[in-house]
Amino acid sequence: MKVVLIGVGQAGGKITQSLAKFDYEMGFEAVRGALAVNTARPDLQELDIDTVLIGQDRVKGHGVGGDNELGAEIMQENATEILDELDGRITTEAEAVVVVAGLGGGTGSGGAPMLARELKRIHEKPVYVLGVLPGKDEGGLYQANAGRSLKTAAREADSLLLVDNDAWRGSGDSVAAGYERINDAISQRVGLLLASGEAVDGVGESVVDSSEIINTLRGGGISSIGYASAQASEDPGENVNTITSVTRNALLTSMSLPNAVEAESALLVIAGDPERISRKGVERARRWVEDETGSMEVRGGDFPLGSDKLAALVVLSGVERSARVDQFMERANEAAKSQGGTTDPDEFTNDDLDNLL
Ligand SMILES: Nc1nc2c(ncn2[C@@H]2O[C@H](COP(=O)(O)OP(=O)(O)OP(=O)(O)O)[C@@H](O)[C@H]2O)c(=O)[nH]1
Ligand SMILES: [Mg+2]
Repeated sequence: MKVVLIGVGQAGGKITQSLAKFDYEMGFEAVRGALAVNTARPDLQELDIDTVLIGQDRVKGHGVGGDNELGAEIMQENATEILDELDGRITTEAEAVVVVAGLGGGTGSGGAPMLARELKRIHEKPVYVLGVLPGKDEGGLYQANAGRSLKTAAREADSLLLVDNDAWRGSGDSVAAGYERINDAISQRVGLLLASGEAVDGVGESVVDSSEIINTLRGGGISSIGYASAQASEDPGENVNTITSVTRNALLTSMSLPNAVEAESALLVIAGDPERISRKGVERARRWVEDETGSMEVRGGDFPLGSDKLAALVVLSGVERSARVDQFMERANEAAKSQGGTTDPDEFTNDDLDNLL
């Protein structure tokens, strides 16, 4: 799937750059443009991709310090400038736009949902938000910001792909090493997903294409992604269990939003050497995903890659009804209260989220 990426805020810019780099190094050419937008000048100066500094009149290039309402206001004031900057990039060839942001800060948290809304006003292409949830040890302001941003982004975007900062962090990682590892994991998984819709080798009925990704996400709401791989035999007949077990691992142990398996729809991509892919294995894995997610709408396809491994990439859509999202909203609600925050007691309930979707 050919996309244009727009990172908003510090995390958004770093992840966008990391995704663009992965796509470039792998030669996939799914990323057709990458832009970073921020209110903080030093954060933009660290990036190699194109950048736009906004809100200079308000915060003088210093960021909004976690004030996501200010982040949203600044984005609104500058949306036209950003859309102009993007005009040439969202050419007819881009099939979707992905806005990337950490949901816990200020600029990305407030700005990303606002930008998604503006993009949707003028483009017919799907607009997705890739949003990072703060880990449970992060501060209360981050939790409260993320609760509000999550709801708005889920409403404004065609899908909100969530990555929990606790999902892919190594146990002994420092914060900085942790970010690097998480950003690499995001780039690889999302990068592979985008590339899978671009596969040209061995084009056949079973090869996944962009429309499967778009249709899987069509229901809106919150989505997640997971990935697992294993060594495969040269004989496809011996890979039935390999395919079912990588699929299990992807769904049960590696999702970007852990413990949220119930879904409205799903996509199962099996990546690897077409000669090694067992059709029987793929069929079994797909049925297993149907049972596990309770979804009647599980799409599937292959991503032909020259490799001696087989991998499963799982995308779930419509996971907002899971207990995991409720738990996060509770955490955000508690945090908002202790920030002396929300005046609306219902602001963070997930019922509310359901109503919006
Ligand atoms: N995965 C990941 N998360 C990050 C990274 N940098 C920051 N975060 C997370 O993003 C949230 C903070 O958002 P930032 O992007 O730093 O904030 P911002 O959008 O620049 O907003 P302001 O600094 O308030 O103007 C926190 O939850 C951080 O844990 C990163 O490189 N990777
Ligand atoms: Mg910042």
